[in-house]
Amino acid sequence: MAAIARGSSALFRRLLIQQYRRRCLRVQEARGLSFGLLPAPTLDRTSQVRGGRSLQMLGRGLHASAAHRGAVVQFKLSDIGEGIMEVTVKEWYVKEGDKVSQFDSICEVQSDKASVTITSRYDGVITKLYYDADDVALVGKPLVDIETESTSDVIQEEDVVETPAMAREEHTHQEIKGLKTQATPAVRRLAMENNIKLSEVVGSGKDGRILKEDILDFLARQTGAILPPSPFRETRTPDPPGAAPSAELQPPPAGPRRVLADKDVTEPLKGFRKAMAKSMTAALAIPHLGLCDQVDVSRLVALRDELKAEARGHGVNLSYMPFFIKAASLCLARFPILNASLDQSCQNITYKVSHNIGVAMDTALGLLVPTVKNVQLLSILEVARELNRLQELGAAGQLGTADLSGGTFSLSNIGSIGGTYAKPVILPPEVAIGALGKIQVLPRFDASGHVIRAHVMNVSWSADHRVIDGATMCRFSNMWRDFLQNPASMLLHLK
Ligand code: CO6
Repeated sequence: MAAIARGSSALFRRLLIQQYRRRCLRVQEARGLSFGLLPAPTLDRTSQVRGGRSLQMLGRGLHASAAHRGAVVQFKLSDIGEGIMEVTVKEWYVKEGDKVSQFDSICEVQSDKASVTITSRYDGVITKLYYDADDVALVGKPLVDIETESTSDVIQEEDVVETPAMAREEHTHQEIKGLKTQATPAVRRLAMENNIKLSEVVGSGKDGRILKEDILDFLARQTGAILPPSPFRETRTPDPPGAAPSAELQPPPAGPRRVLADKDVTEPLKGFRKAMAKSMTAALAIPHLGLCDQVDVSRLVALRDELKAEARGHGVNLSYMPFFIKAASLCLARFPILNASLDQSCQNITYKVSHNIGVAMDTALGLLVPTVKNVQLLSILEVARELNRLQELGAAGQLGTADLSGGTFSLSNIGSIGGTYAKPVILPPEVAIGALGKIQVLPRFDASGHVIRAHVMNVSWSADHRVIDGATMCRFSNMWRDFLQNPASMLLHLK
């Protein structure tokens, strides 16, 4: 029932957007007609515009050219650092013919390390995009051409300004003509596609953040239509303590992408997938030892149930991971060899002071391993809060270099998806990783030999056998298992 309501609501919104686009196109066509009066040089310039975008370009070109035609500046993609030579263009926030102001977001690019927003340095009109979305853009090569509004704006050919997407706030915040607007890239895109200025939309999200809903409401007001309430919102208020989670608000689970082509498709490896190919190939050089065990987490399940509401009161979603992470840190303090790295020539081993525990994460961009830094200094609640932050960034595809680098040990919770056993692959230059299976309710014997109901989880460890022997791995695993079988014992070691 909810699905049907959601379906019809989505269909209605699509129709509404189409209707509005058609309206915009008519306006643009009308502007295009008067364009016949424009001088020839401007016509030449617009003839560079690609395909179906030209109409809109003509409309906007008329305005920009008639006012003050400036020089065309070719922006090159400048050095992003960390030896990155190429990036994938994830999303354009502008199209050819769009008017941009300084600091407006132009596009988002993705290196194998971070997501970066490119912003405009000039006021002007975009006359050329050098790449389509998903293309690989090269550092030092042109990204866009901008015809500046006045010749006084023009400096020599300059690099674009880049904003590393280190944090969600940083990434989604921009200042346009003195007005602060906050919106995700997807919302900016929706606004752009419908020719809506974000500065004219009132945001109903936290701190005035503009949500998809606000854009659709704005559209509805423009077209005189009334939108049915949408079951989806971009941000979600937490459920009240004790309340059952409202299933309607959950986005549908991500399934495998359907292949619609009727022939084989070959495409270049890009972005994070390319990085994964590189790091996993390097991991092949590591002789892995494997060790598996079972953990009875019944007490942990009860404890987490008890603490969940309290954590929610602190604005934190408490899953099992923070306990797994904190227990690992307590064990690393005892077994520093597992929180170390070996140099490439196998001559030196470095024991890391920080427990920066990487967490394999299923993100909008695929599998990434952001790190919870300095776990040895954090409480379980603080670990949970940090994990929540990373998950939020991961879901939005906005994890940046700072969050994705510096790991010293990793945990992969495949059990939150399914699966019981795994064979995790060490992330160089780390030397160990653990994979956690699904917590299952299984029959077990108690001390008196009676069958009881137990929550059992399997753990699979991989360690670099060049520096870690099986006995060390097993002792580490035993200690970790004991902490989780008797979570209260962790209290004795917390600082
Ligand atoms: N068993 C049962 N239930 C679980 C488990 C396990 N292992 N783990 C989490 N959960 C529960 C969790 O407690 C939540 O329940 P409620 O609080 O009652 O709602 C729920 O599942 C959802 O948890 P969520 O995934 O949101 O949070 P969690 O902190 O447990 O996990 C995360 C964080 C980042 C690990 C997770 O969001 C994620 O991305 N998981 C996928 C990781 C992944 O892709 N791993 C594969 C890496 S490749 O390991 C690999 C060796 C190969 C196979």
